[in-house]
Amino acid sequence: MFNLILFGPPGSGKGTQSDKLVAKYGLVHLSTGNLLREEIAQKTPLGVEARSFMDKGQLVPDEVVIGMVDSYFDKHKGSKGFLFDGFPRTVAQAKALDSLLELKKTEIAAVLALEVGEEELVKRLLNRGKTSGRSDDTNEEVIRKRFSVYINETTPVAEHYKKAKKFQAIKGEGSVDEIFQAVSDAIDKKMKE
Ligand code: B4P
Repeated sequence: MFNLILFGPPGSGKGTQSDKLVAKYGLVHLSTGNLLREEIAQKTPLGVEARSFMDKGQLVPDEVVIGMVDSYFDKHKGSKGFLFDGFPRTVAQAKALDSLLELKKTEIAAVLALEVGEEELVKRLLNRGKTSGRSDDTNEEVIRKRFSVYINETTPVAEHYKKAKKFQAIKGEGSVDEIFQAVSDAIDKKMKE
């Protein structure tokens, strides 16, 4: 299996690049943001709980997210690999993912981190908010809150993978195609190792 984590702050282009990467490499796309939004759309109890956190720019509790990832993983047994998008977002989630992969006798091949400046991120998210209907993208205060949550809770995840020598930063500003090329080059190199 080849398992990849696409890492980066809100609006850095994880979702945008993931769509292209799953088409190119045939990996299963595991986006916790998309899974949570599906639960919200279906008004499940998990969705109702998740929405109360997401609307405020906070992270959904670890146990909810980890349970969701576990069952998605089981539903896609036998795949050639996973592209984790927006997960893990806390060190507890990263440790849970390590244990899950160990149990399945596989591991993370690489963590590719998209680096984008904060003002560009705000611009992208407010822009997406005009058309996406996403309540977490329309209010600048909520967007700034998501950045502070990212700095406090998610950047330690980068350290976790730096220690394991799996972390690689990639410039996330430029055209979607330029960034896709840089990410693809990094993956191709990893696949040859
Ligand atoms: P996510 O759904 O993961 O989304 P995101 O971080 O907001 O955006 P992403 O980086 O995917 O950006 P995109 O490509 O769409 O999270 C949403 C919320 O769900 C979180 O705040 C949290 O509450 C909850 N959640 C999710 N996972 C969780 C977890 N593991 N634990 C706890 N809570 C969790 O790009 C953004 C915009 O930029 C788009 O409009 C795009 O068109 C544009 N864009 C992309 N690339 C561009 C480029 N190169 N140039 C210009 N614009 C670009």
